[in-house]
Amino acid sequence: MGRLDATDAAMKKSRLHVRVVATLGLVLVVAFTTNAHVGSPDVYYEGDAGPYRLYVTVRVPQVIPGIAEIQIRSADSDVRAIQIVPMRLSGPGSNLPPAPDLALQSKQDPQFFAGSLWLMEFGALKVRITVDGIKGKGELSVPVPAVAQRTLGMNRPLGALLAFLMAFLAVGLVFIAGAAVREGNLAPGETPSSGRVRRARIVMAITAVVVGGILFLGRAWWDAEASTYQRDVNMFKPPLAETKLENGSRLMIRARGQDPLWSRYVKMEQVIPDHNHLMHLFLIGVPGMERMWHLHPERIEGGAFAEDLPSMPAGRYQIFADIVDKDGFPWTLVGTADLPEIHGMALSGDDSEWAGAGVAAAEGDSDISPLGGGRMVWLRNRQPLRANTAMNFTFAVEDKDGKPANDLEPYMGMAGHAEFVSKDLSVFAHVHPSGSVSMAAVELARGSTGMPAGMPMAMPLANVPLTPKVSFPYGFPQPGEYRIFVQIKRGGRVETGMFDAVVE
Ligand SMILES: [Cu+2]
Repeated sequence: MGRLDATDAAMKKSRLHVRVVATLGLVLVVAFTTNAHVGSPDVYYEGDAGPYRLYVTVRVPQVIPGIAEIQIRSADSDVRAIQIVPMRLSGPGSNLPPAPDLALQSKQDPQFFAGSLWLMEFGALKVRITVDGIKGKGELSVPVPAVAQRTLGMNRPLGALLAFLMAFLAVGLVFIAGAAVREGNLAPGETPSSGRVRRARIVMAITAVVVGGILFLGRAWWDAEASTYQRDVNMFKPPLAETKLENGSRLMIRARGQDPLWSRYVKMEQVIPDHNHLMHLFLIGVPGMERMWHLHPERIEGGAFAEDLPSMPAGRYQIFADIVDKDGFPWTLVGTADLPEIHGMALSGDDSEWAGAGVAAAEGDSDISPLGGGRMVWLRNRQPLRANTAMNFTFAVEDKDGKPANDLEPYMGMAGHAEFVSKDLSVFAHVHPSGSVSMAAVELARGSTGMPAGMPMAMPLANVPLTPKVSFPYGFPQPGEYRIFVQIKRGGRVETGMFDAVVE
């Protein structure tokens, strides 16, 4: 999986494209994906295109419009060709794809394909992947949420050069028009008559007015475009989770958007369920990270959410609350709450908790985590962990005798849920065996299949025992120290493994 890395050539190419666009003087907007995450922009996905199992990485462009790099690894060598095309996730446009591009097959590694796609718009997008191979055709859609974070201004020397060239062209046009009238039909050596000179002056004056008018209108258009960008997409920030404690243990959560995209499109009354719940609320004790809760608040009137908290010690808690808007765009509300000691209810349903060593006790990486009965082992080679590298994070669950556990069952419809949290809290990613995308977005990307909302495609059959291993495709977005929480269900109980990771 390490080879899923971007090839140097592809990266250079995309940078070159970006530079070309910048030179054209477009207002560029830096893209940012939330992806049910904070600070983790790229998409990692594992899924089936018909009979072909694919591992897909989408590196979202730095700017929009901009180029996304798509890397696809096929699990087998039976794939001949792969086509890729970006589309809207849902609504108009989701069924009208532009012409697809061919992903290039690597010569050294025929199971690896790579391609670049222009992403022209913001919001909930998907990349449709069409596979042709020995077993016929197959198709897979990978959700790609993209919003803007900020604009990239033009640099000053380039701006000055362009302004100079524009002035040169404008003045040149006036003189050319004048010269054409004055000297257009003259024989060599003949001097223009005073009538021609006068007419030439009039034409120059008219040309100057016309050129000035064009420049003025162009500027007005430019300013309007720029301010639309500024207003609409310039200011992406994750929505805030505002909290209030009622009756000593009931936590009320209200979302407050911080950017226009949210205000215009998102209504908390219309969020859609993502693996069985409208909201996945994570409370992490800070700064030590020695406690973590994964809860599922109910929606109440006016789009607020409420959770009857379990018993918790007094302290400060970091909030990450995942929701998916009706278009399939995943958002993570962020905030902190200072709570008194809570005398709450016992956990029930899908709610779960973890308590253990704080980050101060962490000594580099860890790969073994005790569970209630047995332990969880992170199956990793001892190579250093690298940022921006697609990996399969695989965890084995052992029973109390050290044998592979045979009592795993689906937890909220899936073999496992993993949360990757950087210790500085700038990164939060809620990941599943199918990858870093929201399951609700996967359903929308697939189109309606008659399955009830909130039911993930990769739902294991109830009577088929789960294997004692669970794996998650993901890549750390930046170097730093992380905590990974891996949640599985055994014999009716949710258990959480915790691993520390140092990423270079
Ligand atoms: Cu989950």
